[in-house]
Amino acid sequence: MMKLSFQALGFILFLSFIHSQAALLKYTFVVQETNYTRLCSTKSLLTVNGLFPGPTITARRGDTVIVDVINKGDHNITIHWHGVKQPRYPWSDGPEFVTQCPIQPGANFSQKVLLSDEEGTLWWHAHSDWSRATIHGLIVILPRLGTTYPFPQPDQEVPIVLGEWWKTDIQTVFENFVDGGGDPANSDALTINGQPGDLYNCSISGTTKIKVDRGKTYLVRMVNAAMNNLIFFAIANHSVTVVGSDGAYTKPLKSNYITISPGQTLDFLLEANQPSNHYYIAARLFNGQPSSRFDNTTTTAVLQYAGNYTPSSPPVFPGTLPAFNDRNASFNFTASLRSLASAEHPIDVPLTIKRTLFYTLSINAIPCPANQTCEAIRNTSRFAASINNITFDMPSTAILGAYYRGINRGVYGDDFPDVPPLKFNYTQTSGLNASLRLPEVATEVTMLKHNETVELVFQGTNLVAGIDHPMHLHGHSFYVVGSGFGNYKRKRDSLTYNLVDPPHMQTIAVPQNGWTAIRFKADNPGVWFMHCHLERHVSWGMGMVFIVRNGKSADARILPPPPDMPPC
Ligand SMILES: *[C@@H]1O[C@H](CO)[C@@H](O)[C@H](O)[C@H]1NC(C)=O
Ligand SMILES: *[C@@H]1O[C@H](CO)[C@@H](O)[C@H](O)[C@H]1NC(C)=O
Ligand SMILES: *[C@@H]1O[C@H](CO)[C@@H](O)[C@H](O)[C@H]1NC(C)=O
Ligand SMILES: *[C@@H]1O[C@H](CO)[C@@H](O)[C@H](O)[C@H]1NC(C)=O
Ligand SMILES: *[C@@H]1O[C@H](CO)[C@@H](O)[C@H](O)[C@H]1NC(C)=O
Ligand SMILES: *[C@@H]1O[C@H](CO)[C@@H](O)[C@H](O)[C@H]1NC(C)=O
Ligand SMILES: *[C@@H]1O[C@H](CO)[C@@H](O)[C@H](O)[C@H]1NC(C)=O
Ligand SMILES: *[C@@H]1O[C@H](CO)[C@@H](O)[C@H](O)[C@H]1NC(C)=O
Ligand SMILES: *[C@@H]1O[C@H](CO)[C@@H](O)[C@H](O)[C@H]1NC(C)=O
Ligand SMILES: *[C@@H]1O[C@H](CO)[C@@H](O)[C@H](O)[C@H]1NC(C)=O
Ligand SMILES: *[C@@H]1O[C@H](CO)[C@@H](O)[C@H](O)[C@H]1NC(C)=O
Ligand SMILES: *[C@@H]1O[C@H](CO)[C@@H](O)[C@H](O)[C@H]1NC(C)=O
Ligand SMILES: [Cu+2]
Repeated sequence: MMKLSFQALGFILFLSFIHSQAALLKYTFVVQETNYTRLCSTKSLLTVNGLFPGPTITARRGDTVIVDVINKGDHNITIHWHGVKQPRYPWSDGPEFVTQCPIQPGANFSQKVLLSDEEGTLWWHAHSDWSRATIHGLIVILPRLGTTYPFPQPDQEVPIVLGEWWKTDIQTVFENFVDGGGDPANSDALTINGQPGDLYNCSISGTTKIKVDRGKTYLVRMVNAAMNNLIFFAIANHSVTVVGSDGAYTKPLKSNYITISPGQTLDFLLEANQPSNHYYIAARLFNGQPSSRFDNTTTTAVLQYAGNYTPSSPPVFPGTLPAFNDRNASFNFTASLRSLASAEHPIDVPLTIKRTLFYTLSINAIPCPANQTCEAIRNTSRFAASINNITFDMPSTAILGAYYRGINRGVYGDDFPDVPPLKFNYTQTSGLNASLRLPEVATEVTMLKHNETVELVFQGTNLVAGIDHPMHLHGHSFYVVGSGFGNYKRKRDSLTYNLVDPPHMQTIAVPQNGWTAIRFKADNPGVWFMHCHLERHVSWGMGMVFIVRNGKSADARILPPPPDMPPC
């Protein structure tokens, strides 16, 4: 055990050596129950260090952060560092039963967060059942010492964490959802930095205020930490200039609204260049299925200029916030992101592809077993979700440990298909044969060779219902080279790819009844979860695992596990 720990320490020293400025930082995360009052009532929620949203981790590019996670709650927990690639070190990645067993009540786990080429904003969150509703926070990754932002130095930085709030305890929401087999209860509010804002009852005193000085520029670091929804966001009378997403810089994109997927981060510049006043910052859902019931509330914060003036009352509301069902506004914003792709921040889009994958994303239905309750499809079924018709069956022990020790038998199979088992009109609006809705339930992984170049086309289907799927890959960033509505046709659609400056992301919304093509190099040996970041979809099984094999050389292999991996 000691030997392993010295090897791991040696790796950190080695990192510090090659980037002489890289630092080793330490944080302590105590998972604990904390009382919070929102929407007229007080409830106890699981937090980190008593904070909602949780503490921000601030580091520089290339640093190593050690986070001692101490579980003082009464609930199994794991923590994931969303967007951090963790080169060769999947052990700290966090998804429950993929890379680790949970940190049980009373236990602790010292996690190493290995930053490499990420720069900008990422976030961390719980990755076990639905605890991430309240267990999340930002990771701010500043440029290395001696380097600067690829845009004018902002006067100040402002964090914005978008969340979703239920009056009921999230664990109860989750259990009712699992037991019922139907849709989960809608949230009761959205939040900006933990506060619903003054369009809800009982929130007026706690509205988030962002105080600005006229003439100054602010760098806003935003994450969508909501559980089940894409979000539209706007600031009254102010445009913003997006400069980064998912821990990579983008070309400046000026817009008077924002679309952000759960899991995604956006960095944008906000110039306080309007008449001194109070302006609403507002956010609400993008919902492509207007017939469904959804949380149609609006969360607000206030952008408050300093100085002596009589503010308008109420504050000015953003007229540019898109309507709930504005698919074009959602698609257009996301499809407009471009990598910065400068000399200082070059990109490396794979141009020769070794492995071509085509994955369908579907909502499924499983006929109601005789002894269960089933709230889906007029109480006849339970919802499921799948990739290439496979509903991911979460094992009860970690896949990474089983793979590393060569004892995979019975834990997972390596037959995840490269293409769906059946071709059909994926996006047909009606009349899809109901028999197609039944998925296969299995724990299958896709093996990738070290440094294999991969193109993966996600195809949304209209089985049960079409909806945007924000797909998230662990351990890698990918280039989003194309997207569109309808069925993907390689001959036609590959001609539209952007191979010049596609955005470098880890979470991308595949449009409703549409497709998205991504490319990446499997250069990070390990076991990496890929899943929809809508919590209800991943709970229904919309996930799969990539295992990137070791390369030949010693520096292309998974590092040994730490001695304190939580046991099952
Ligand atoms: C939360 O509030 C309840 C009811 O008022 C109280 O019993 C409990 O001790 C509080 N918990 C914490 C952690 O403060
Ligand atoms: C972490 O767990 C270990 C093993 O159970 C224990 O020895 C140690 O005291 C714990 N540390 C903290 C800070 O709780
Ligand atoms: C606020 O409370 C009033 C009175 O109970 C109710 O009519 C109204 O719908 C509530 N508004 C919101 C946004 O919850
Ligand atoms: C905000 O914009 C609206 C519409 O352009 C305009 O009528 C209003 O005067 C502006 N408010 C302030 C405080 O600048
Ligand atoms: C939200 O939905 C409720 C119930 O369907 C409806 O009564 C209300 O008008 C809606 N509010 C908005 C702002 O769309
Ligand atoms: C969305 O864009 C499509 C194609 O550009 C257009 O045909 C359609 O009218 C637009 N819909 C809305 C609601 O703007
Ligand atoms: C977004 O909409 C604008 C204005 O309608 C249009 O010029 C632009 O091409 C659209 N971009 C994308 C990626 O659809
Ligand atoms: C339902 O029945 C199946 C098959 O008889 C059995 O395996 C399962 O444990 C039962 N589940 C419950 C919740 O009773
Ligand atoms: C597939 O379904 C779409 C939407 O219903 C329809 O417009 C299209 O014609 C269908 N394509 C084929 C090849 O049947
Ligand atoms: C998925 O697999 C199930 C079970 O083999 C089958 O019944 C169903 O038709 C398949 N659906 C699709 C869309 O491939
Ligand atoms: C694998 O790719 C990485 C980064 O893309 C490169 O630095 C490395 O040399 C490659 N390794 C091998 C063995 O080809
Ligand atoms: C907590 O995790 C342990 C180890 O995986 C497992 O045996 C136990 O059932 C879990 N407890 C709950 C309540 O899920
Ligand atoms: Cu999804």
